[in-house]
Amino acid sequence: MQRILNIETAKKLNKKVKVCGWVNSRRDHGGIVFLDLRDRSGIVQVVCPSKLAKDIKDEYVLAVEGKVNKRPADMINPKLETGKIEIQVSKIEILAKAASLPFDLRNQELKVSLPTLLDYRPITLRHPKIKAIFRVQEKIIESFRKNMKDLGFFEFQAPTIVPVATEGGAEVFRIDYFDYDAYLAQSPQLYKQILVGVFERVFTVTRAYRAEPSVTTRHLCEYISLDVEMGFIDSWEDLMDICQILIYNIFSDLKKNCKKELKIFGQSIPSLGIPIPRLKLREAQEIIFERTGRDNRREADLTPEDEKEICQWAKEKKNTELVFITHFPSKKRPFYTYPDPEDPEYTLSFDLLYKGMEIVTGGQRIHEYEKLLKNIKKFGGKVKDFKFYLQTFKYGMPPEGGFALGAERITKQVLGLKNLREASFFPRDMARIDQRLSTLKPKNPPSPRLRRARKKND
Ligand code: AMO
Repeated sequence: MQRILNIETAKKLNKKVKVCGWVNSRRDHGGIVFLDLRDRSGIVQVVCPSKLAKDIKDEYVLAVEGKVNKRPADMINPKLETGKIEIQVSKIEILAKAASLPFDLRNQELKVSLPTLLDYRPITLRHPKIKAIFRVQEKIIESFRKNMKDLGFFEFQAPTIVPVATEGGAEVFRIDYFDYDAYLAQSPQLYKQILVGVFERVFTVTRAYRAEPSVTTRHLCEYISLDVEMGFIDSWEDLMDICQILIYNIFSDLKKNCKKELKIFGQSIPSLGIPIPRLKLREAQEIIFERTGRDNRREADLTPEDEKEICQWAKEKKNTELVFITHFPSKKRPFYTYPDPEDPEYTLSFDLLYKGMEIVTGGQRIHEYEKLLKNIKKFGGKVKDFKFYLQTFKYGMPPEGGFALGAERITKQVLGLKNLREASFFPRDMARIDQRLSTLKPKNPPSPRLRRARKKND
């Protein structure tokens, strides 16, 4: 018999069907056993004589044949899409047995600590609330792709093994590449720029790697970067315009397509249509100083507390929890960032903050060959390391720029999650690659810094 999905059984009243899935729960009532069977479409109730179900436990994988019956009125479950019917079993086949679960997956809230949630990731991902996180993330990525294509952008795939670090800083993983040094890409930055020289407007959904030297609630060592780059901009503000369109469209797609998931997390999508306020870094720091007395007016970036404060300001004064911060100091932005011609100490760059955290970074790039050569040197880079990339600029590049959106960061903020790791299927950090590194035998004794960070994470 051909298998159908659980959700389809609702339309098969009085018919014989075959369904397959995992036992979500088992309830014994005298001579009868009720099984909630879970598949990718949802749950259906299966009614079984005890003798057929005697060995069956939670998470067993079954193929079930039986007749679809109407449930008695007092047994209807309005929370289930199949809540008006049940399957009266005639045949059960056990496709796979399952060991007893280390915790209860049936609780609406999965009450386990973050380390346990991640130690048992293959199982905890089966919980409906955890699954909902990734349904939202999938929609964010789908919406990103669709919107970029609608705006005439070309999708490309970026390499993730690269010969040079691009984003500055020490946060780069070095790898042994046939006796040469190579790196895991911190960003597809150089490649998206090269491809602007080919396709004008490009985007990618890719992996980015940061050897983050600390364990925080907002950093991963591997994350999903949604990258955009476009040529022939009239002004660097065009980039913020595109970014705003994109974010609003992603939000309205989530509002339409993720009602159930947003409800599980008690979250709503912010009201759209309001232009996102744009503040220079120094203006934002001035506001923060006035509101809190915290004087970070000379700092090169906002602290996490500052990001929260300025979003709170935007909420109170501008009725939005989104805010663009612009004009970051040149010395703190990567070599490719365009200096503001009116004040070259600062750059034509921006971050977009949402609900107290940066979710996007972007800006105009230096597209003039000679200027770029100078800046690479100024930042301590070697021109020969960038020879490949520099061809693009040597042979004609229009004014251009772009931005990148962290997929886990936007998921976290949309759902109000506490830790970015919750928004990553298999988060990598200083203390974990699937397994806690502290449980494995290290190649070298851990440094004190590593030991401290692991302890904090456990
Ligand atoms: P940046 O380094 O700010 O900029 O990264 C862009 C966006 O990526 C996300 N992000 C991270 N997410 C999780 N864990 C991390 N360790 C992490 N680091 C960054 C954030 C951030 O806003 N090439 C530039 C982008 C550009 O200018 O186009 C870049 O990589 O959401």
